[in-house]
Amino acid sequence: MNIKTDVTGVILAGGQARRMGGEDKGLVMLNDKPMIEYIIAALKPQTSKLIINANRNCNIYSQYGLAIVEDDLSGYCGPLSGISSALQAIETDYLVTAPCDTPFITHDLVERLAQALEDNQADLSVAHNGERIQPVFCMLKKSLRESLNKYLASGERKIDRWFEQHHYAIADFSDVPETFDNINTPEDVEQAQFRFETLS
Ligand SMILES: Nc1nc2c(ncn2[C@@H]2O[C@H](COP(=O)(O)OP(=O)(O)O)[C@@H](O)[C@H]2O)c(=O)[nH]1
Ligand SMILES: [Mg+2]
Repeated sequence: MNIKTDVTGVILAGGQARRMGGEDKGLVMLNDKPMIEYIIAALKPQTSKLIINANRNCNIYSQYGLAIVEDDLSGYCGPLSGISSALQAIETDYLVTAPCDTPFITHDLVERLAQALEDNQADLSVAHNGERIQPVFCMLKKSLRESLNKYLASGERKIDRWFEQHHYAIADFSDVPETFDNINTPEDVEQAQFRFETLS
């Protein structure tokens, strides 16, 4: 696999963000930038194409010049729904996913997920923080889309349970745990703001 030609990245920004008071999390400002811009900056150099999965504010997201994919399923069925819609939309053989709320994301996510997938001749690879898998950071073969459609059509929503139906590889990111620090509440925004200030 050549990650510069064979991998489309999707930023999952399709949730309701209830803990953020329903504000669209990808557009929440952090250090004067909408949160999604951190993920775009990290993933763009690592993928051949980048798309955004969103269910609101699509006109605002489209200003980034990236294709927008909405959930095919209505009713906010969770991240697997966004992953499924992205798998339908892509033209590359592989999809890599990351959420919109992790501004400290490592800049070698794709390379490491790809390496784990290839080393294990797996159909998908999932990031691991040393303690548990972090399922919304994963790489999947496009050929898994039929399986995922079936799973969702049967009413299932749990991402880990779907992974378990497949041969998946674990990619170790325990050396960069900040990758998974996700911003879910206004308090998280404040703390992240503080971290950026002390970093700079
Ligand atoms: N497409 C889509 N994405 C979702 C949905 N619900 C959550 N997500 C995404 O899944 C990721 C994780 O959601 P989040 O609410 O932060 O859950 P957490 O894992 O508890 O922090 C975020 O990127 C959300 O945008 C949904 O119904 N559809
Ligand atoms: Mg989160």
